[in-house]
Amino acid sequence: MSLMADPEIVDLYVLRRFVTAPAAFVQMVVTLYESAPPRRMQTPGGRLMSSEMTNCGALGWVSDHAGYRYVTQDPLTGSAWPEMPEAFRDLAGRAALAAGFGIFEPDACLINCYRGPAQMGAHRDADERDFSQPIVSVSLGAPAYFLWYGAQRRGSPAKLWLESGDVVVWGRSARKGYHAVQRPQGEVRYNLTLRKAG
Ligand code: MD3
Ligand code: FE
Repeated sequence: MSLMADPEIVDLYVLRRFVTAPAAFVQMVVTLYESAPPRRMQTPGGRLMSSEMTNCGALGWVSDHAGYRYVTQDPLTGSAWPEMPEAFRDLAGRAALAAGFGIFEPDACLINCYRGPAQMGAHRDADERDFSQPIVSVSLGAPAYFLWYGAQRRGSPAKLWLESGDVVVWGRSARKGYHAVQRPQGEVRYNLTLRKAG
């Protein structure tokens, strides 16, 4: 297990190449897209997000004019989100344990797809019920820089290069940290964000 090199950054763990077969994970994402297609969501302010999103698991994160929230049904299809693949749940559980967060049973997996110039601006994840739960993030496909701002959105962020198969686990003091993702350095990057949302 590797801890982020900067001693100021605690409770953020980088597990490099933790996914042994990332191509198989990409294949699972592509299969999930058949029942829950990727789509660009609208921010509450009316702007289109640049990454394409979908979800699997009991709860899915959505954004539209009404705000950010978790819902049990895909607004695009009217159906429940597809079941979370066992391999995703298993990986998230093992990553959280390896990072020292104990038993983690995610009920939500947001799947982000970044193509070309797609990126994600600085924000924090604040739509979950229980902030004592960690978050597990799985990077797949093209590499990208992840930016870590910490408690405040300003200042110069720490830069973390994430490659396919790298897993990051956040919790405790890092749980409400501001973060951002730069455009992929290549064709397409996928990210799984596994959360206990409900
Ligand atoms: C730090 N996605 O969907 S998870 C997101 O590459 C998001 O798609 C990133 O940020 C991506 O919200 C990777 C990074 C992440 C997620 C939750 C966090 C970082 C976090 C919660 C607290 C602190
Ligand atoms: Fe986030």
